[in-house]
Amino acid sequence: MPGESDHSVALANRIRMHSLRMIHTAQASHIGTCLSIADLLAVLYHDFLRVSPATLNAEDRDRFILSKGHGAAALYAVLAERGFFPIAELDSYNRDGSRLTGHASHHVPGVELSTGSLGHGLSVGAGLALAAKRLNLPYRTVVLLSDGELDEGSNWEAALFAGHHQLDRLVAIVDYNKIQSYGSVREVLDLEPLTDKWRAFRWYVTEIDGHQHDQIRSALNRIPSDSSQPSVLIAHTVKGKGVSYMEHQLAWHYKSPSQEQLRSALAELEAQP
Ligand SMILES: Cc1ncc(C[n+]2csc(CCOP(=O)(O)OP(=O)(O)O)c2C)c(N)n1
Repeated sequence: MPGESDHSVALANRIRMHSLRMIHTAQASHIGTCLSIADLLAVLYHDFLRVSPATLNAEDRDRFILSKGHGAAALYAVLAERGFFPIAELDSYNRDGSRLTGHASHHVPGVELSTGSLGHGLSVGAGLALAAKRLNLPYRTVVLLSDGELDEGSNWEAALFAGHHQLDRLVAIVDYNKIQSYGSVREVLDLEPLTDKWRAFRWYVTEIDGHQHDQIRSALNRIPSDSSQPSVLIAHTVKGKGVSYMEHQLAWHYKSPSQEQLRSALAELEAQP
């Protein structure tokens, strides 16, 4: 009998395969980031977020912001898989005239905020969470950040604000794959001790393996409501996860797979149980 995780794992696998095809066809960048966040997106959209094509504009829908907007291909893939628009439209990714632009666009059904200029998602998310609190609406706001993005000071201003206003329905997730665009996080601007920093800003912190669906799901479900604290999941991830020759490799931040590299990546993912 399929377990709870089997469905979200299969969804993550499809997100990876869509992202690979889209980025190969467009000869675009950021496949490493898409593979890094595929599991987080799958669990969020399969098991957690209370939003669907039917509730796209509902006042009480949960809000999700991909603050690291360069992972747009993976976001579009999960939205298409969940029925927000046709899967066939993914073929138009990053083409002239397509609404599926290379960085996340709010013209795409299900995308709450256009992102790509790093460092803005958490501030907008904090505003949404404050509005929910003031208007007594039940929605949750989830913001997916990257580790390199935390170099932007605006995140820490938003973190300070959210802690001060006790935004308990705000959830940040840090995709902590330890690699930026031109080097490792440790080399470029070390974030450690990262959990202590968030705690000092009065956030409730949980560390997880960002590829283990049971861990992602239970961390999301254990987020205390009415705790008077915003929550952050520090998700330890692997850039390029799922395609062995891309894992931990800086080059796949910008490089696009060739036909042969695409074939071998898809074969590896298709062989997953
Ligand atoms: C404000 C801003 N400055 C610079 C960039 C260019 N840029 C694109 S991705 C990136 C950082 C890559 O690090 P990270 O987001 O941690 O990588 P990933 O999560 O994809 O592994 C940068 C600096 C940007 N998108 N926005």
